[in-house]
Amino acid sequence: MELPVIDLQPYLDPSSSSGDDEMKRVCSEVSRTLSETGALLVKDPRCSAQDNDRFIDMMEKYFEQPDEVKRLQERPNLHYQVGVTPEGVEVPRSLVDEEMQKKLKSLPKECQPLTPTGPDPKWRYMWRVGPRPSTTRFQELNSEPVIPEGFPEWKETMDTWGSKMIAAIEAVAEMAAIGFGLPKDAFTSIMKQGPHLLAPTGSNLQRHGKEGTVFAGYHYDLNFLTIHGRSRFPGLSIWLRNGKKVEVKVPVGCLLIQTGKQIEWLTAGDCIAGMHEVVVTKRTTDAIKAASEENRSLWRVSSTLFSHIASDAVLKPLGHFSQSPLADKYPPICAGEFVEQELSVINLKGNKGEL
Ligand SMILES: O=C(O)CCC(=O)C(=O)O
Ligand SMILES: [Fe+2]
Repeated sequence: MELPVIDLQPYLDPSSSSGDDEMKRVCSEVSRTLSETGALLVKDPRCSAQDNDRFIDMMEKYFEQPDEVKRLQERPNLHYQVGVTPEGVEVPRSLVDEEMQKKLKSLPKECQPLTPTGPDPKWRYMWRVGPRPSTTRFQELNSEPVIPEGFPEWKETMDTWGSKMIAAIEAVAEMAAIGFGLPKDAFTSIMKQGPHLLAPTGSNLQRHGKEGTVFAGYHYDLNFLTIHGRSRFPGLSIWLRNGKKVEVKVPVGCLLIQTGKQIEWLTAGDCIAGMHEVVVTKRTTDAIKAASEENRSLWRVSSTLFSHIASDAVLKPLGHFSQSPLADKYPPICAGEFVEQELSVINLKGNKGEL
């Protein structure tokens, strides 16, 4: 199935659009697609393929460093919410969540995810983007950034790409709110000063390039909406709401948006957090072959950004979603508290794998 690509240009510049009705139609398409598929491809004129390339070039250089050099940026005491997360730390939810295991076994064989056997063999870097709250009950989620040595361009590259992707998410969040019949700023007003994270994964395809290797086991993202620029190596598959598995192809210059658990909360399950996994597939091994021949890096870098609801804001079904028959499943909870609970399940905050 091809996911539609939504061009954000007419929304960003209404003078170039063909009127209010057309705008409303596109906003409905955004909310409907998020709710039916959990994913959306967008094109934002502010986020160019060159910006994405510059970011990936720098991250390849970072991940290519020896492990002990990268480990200098490791901050387990801050729940890995800044700096590097080495391979073998993050646990895919499907490994520890029995309910999820039951659910995935009920999927038709061809749609079942690969079974992860342990923590993910991917590295990750977490970089906070955007203003931080001056006071918060959740200090660790809003910590000072960590900058690796030897990368004078680090801050500028991360902040530029990060804020461009946040701008794209904000446009989509406004369009989705309009499409859902909520005030335009229903989501963006509670995203302000959220602990948004530019969180690229780095996977060593030289060491782990065998077809079937699971880099990121079947999971959902715990944040609001996730946005990915294009990776140089395919491998990400998503599950549509109807249980169908789709290998994602992000066209050049486009961005992929996925629903996280926080939008599920705010819409009382009208959107559900999109399930996904990253696995070395035939398309990945083809890309590995091509990269080796051209002497390019064999680190697979994802261009992932997790947008969040502000830690001190309350997650609860918004507007008419509070009347939904499913609203009871989504009781009010402080976003920061919710994030801390979820982080402990995936082993980023102490007590490994407890639900
Ligand atoms: O590596 C990727 O492409 C995405 C990884 C992922 O799902 C995540 O970081 O949550
Ligand atoms: Fe994910």
